[in-house]
Amino acid sequence: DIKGFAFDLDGVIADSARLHSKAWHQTADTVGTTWTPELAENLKGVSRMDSLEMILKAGGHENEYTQAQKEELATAKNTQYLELVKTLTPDDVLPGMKAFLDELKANGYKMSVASASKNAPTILKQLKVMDYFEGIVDPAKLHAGKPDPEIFSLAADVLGLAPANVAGLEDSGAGIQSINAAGELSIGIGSELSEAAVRFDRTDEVSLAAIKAKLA
Ligand code: B16
Ligand code: MG
Repeated sequence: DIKGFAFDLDGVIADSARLHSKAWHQTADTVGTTWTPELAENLKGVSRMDSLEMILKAGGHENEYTQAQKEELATAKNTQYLELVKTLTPDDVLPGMKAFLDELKANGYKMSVASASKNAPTILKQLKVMDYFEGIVDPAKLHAGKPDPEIFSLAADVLGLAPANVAGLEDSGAGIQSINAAGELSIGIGSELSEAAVRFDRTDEVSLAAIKAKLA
């Protein structure tokens, strides 16, 4: 049975995707790639450098920049993103998630964070939800990002639990694949997450009772 929960951050706990999009949109303008909703969607859960590569490729600019220039572009994006992150408050926790964290804590479940974001600690502090978590997987130490199972396997290690006793929450397809490959129970939030064992349309639908009902 489930004894712990591993949370994705962007799209599950925080509405930070719109801030990533705002900052990446500027990068796209800089390199001459047309910004589209599809591009924005495809960047969810993808690491910073891989996101930049996708933006360059979308406009056919992948061979126009040296590695050093790419790093400059990624750093500029992150500087702008962190300016936007400063505006986050506890009100920016996605609907229902604070209540779900309280419910899990009250019922003795352990929680960890499995986010591709190197800024996760900053965001969790800004949202004032840091104290709920036993730990955060450091994405800088990963050999492979989502959909590789590594990040969600490490999120179970942080909890001191076997993967079979852990449920992972994700809003991206790559994240759901990572959870499934780690041997954990996948809970998808959003549409088009057909590989999720349990799926909700919105964050405010997630509760222990609702998860149990869907598994029954
Ligand atoms: P950073 P998640 C992901 O967070 C975002 O969805 C993705 O858009 C972002 O590029 C990635 O983190 C890396 O973020 O630039 O802050 O290190 O969904 O895995 O919580
Ligand atoms: Mg996400």
